[in-house]
Amino acid sequence: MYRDRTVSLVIPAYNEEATIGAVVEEFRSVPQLDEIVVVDNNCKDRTAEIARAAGARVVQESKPGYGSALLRGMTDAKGDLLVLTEADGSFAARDVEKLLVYLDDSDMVMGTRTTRQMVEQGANMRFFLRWGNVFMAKYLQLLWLRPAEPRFTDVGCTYRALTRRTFDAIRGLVRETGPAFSPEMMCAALIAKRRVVEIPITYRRRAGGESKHSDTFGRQARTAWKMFRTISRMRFCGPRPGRNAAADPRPAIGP
Ligand SMILES: Nc1nc2c(ncn2[C@@H]2O[C@H](COP(=O)(O)OP(=O)(O)OP(=O)(O)O)[C@@H](O)[C@H]2O)c(=O)[nH]1
Ligand SMILES: [Mg+2]
Repeated sequence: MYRDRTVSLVIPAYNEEATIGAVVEEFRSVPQLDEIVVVDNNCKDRTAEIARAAGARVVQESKPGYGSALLRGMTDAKGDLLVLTEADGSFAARDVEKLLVYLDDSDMVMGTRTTRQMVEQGANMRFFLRWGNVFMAKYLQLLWLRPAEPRFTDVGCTYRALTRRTFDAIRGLVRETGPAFSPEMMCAALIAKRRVVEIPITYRRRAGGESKHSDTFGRQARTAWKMFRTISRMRFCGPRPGRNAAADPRPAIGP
């Protein structure tokens, strides 16, 4: 509980058996969290079993992709407040409190991994990735200068917190199934006229397992291009009901 509101943690997972146990354990020590939801996205390893044994509630999503998994997790989570994180140990559980405190003054709190002083040695946030994220975030910021004037330095940080009301307002506006879901959610919150703030969080190296989005330069460039397209589409064409929204029979509550 945080100020009389229940809090759910959502963790998308695709073959993360090496790290999921320790991640769930670490987050279980956070007193504000009421439940930990791990989304098993067609894992071919023991991720689900290990997560369950560590104390998480495991939900299934068969549609592949980071975005699909996060959408499922947020939909199935029971809390009034939602915190999203990763299954690879790159985010610190003690930062949950920081995110929640800033949620007092906003509808969504984004973490940023580009504050160099808080990027730990060996973390996958070297020069190109860091400045690529800053550049893309400034592009997003520029496109929404009017009317929102947000301030962002990262577009790919999973670690974030939002209210359930915010999720209800944006879930019909998002459709990306992959990593472009991350900036799409930011754009959707701005379109829904929610107050979004960004705070620095600690970024650590992956504790084990394999990187899926940003290990090679080629993958980083492909992800960056998809994010650029998504941000531009959201601004210039507007959100469109995508495959996610169309396939989900539950009603989406718009802004
Ligand atoms: N459900 C689901 N989760 C995914 C998929 N791809 C990645 N993930 C999860 O999304 C999170 C982010 O993926 P990562 O591979 O860590 O990507 P990254 O953070 O850009 O790269 P790292 O530098 O390795 O941390 C992790 O918790 C993954 O398990 C997918 O296809 N489906
Ligand atoms: Mg990661």
